[in-house]
Amino acid sequence: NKVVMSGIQPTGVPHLGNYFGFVENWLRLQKTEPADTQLFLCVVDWHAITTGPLPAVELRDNVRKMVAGLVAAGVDCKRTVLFRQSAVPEHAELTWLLGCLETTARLQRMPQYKDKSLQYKKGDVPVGLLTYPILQAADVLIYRGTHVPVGDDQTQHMHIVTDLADHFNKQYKCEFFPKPLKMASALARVKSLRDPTKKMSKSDPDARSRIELSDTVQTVREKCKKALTDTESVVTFEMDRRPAVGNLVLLYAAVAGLSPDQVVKEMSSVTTGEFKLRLAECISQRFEPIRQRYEELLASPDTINAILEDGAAKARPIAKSNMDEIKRIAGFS
Ligand code: AQP
Repeated sequence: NKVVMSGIQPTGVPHLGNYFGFVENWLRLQKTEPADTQLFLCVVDWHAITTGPLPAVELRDNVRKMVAGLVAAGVDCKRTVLFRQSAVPEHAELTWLLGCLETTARLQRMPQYKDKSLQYKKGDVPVGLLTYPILQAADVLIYRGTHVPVGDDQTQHMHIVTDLADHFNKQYKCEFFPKPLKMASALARVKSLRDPTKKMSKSDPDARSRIELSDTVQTVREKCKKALTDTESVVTFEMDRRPAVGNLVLLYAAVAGLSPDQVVKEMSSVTTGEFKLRLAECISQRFEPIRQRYEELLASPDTINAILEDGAAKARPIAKSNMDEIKRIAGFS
C-alpha cells in the first residue's frame, strides 16, 4: 500500500513558498489518491527547536498557527492524518536507532546544515541541527512511508531517508522499510521577495521577504510593492539575468495558474511597478478566503486541539506497532 508522509515545521505562519512548494501538492494528492493510500501530515515540533529552544508559549502558538494555516488552505482532516510530531513518541525513539546507522561526516555535508550552522561559533552548533535529517528519516520510516512530497530544497535530506531505509534493511537482513520516493511539486522553489538568491523562508528575519497566508490585502500590497526588482522597467522572464523579476513572474504564474510566458505576454504593456500591484491583487484574490478561514480557526483553540488529538489517536497505534516490530528485528525486545 502507498503511504504518503511529510512534515512541516511550526516555525511561523505558512507562506507562499510552503504553499506552492508543498501544500498545493498535498491538496492534489487528497483529491487524486485512491482511498487506500494513507496520508500522514505531521507538524514537526521537535524539528522546530533544532536551532535552539523557543519559549514554550511561542512554540505552542506556532503549532496552532501552522495547523490553522494548513486546514484553512484545504488540508482535510478526514482524509489526512494531521498531527503533532511530539504526540507520537516513536518518532524520537526511531531517531536514536537510525542515528546509530549514520555518520557525522555525511550529516555535516548537508547544505541546510552548512548554511544554518554558520550562525554559530565552531563547537557551539546544537547537536539537533546536525541530526535534523535523522529525525526527518524517522518521521517517514516510522509509518513505513513510500512517498514523500517535499520541496526541492529537501532533495539531499531525502537521500538520507532512502539510504537509512536501505542501511537498516541490509544491517538486519530484512525488507522492513520500503524505499521512499520523493514527490516533487510543480513549483520547485519560491524565492525571497527581498533576495532572489535565497528561498522564501519562515525564519527570515525580514518579514517583507515572504507573503504569509495570514497577510491581509493591505500587507500583501505593501510587501509586493517593496519586492526587489531591478533597474529595467519592462517585465521579462530571464532567470539568469533578472532573477528578482523572474521570481515575481514565477510567483504570478503559480498564483494565476499560467505559464511564465503567458504572464510576460499579459504584462507586456505594464511597468514592473504596475506588475507588482497586479501581483498583489492576484495573490489577494486567491488567498483572502484562506486568510479569513485561518483567522476563524485561530480564534477557536478547541477546534485545533480536537484536530490534533484526533490525528495523534490515528497515527500513534500505527507508529507503535511498527516500532515494536523494528525493536524485535533489531534485538531490543
Ligand atoms: N521557498 C520555498 N519554496 C518551495 N518550497 C518550500 N518549502 C519551504 N520553503 C519553500 C517546502 O515547504 C515544506 C515545509 O517546509 P518546512 O517548514 O518544514 O521547512 P523549511 O523548508 O525549512 O521551510 P522554511 O519556511 O524555510 O522554514 P524555516 O525558516 O523554519 O527553516 C517542505 O517540503 C519544503 O520543501
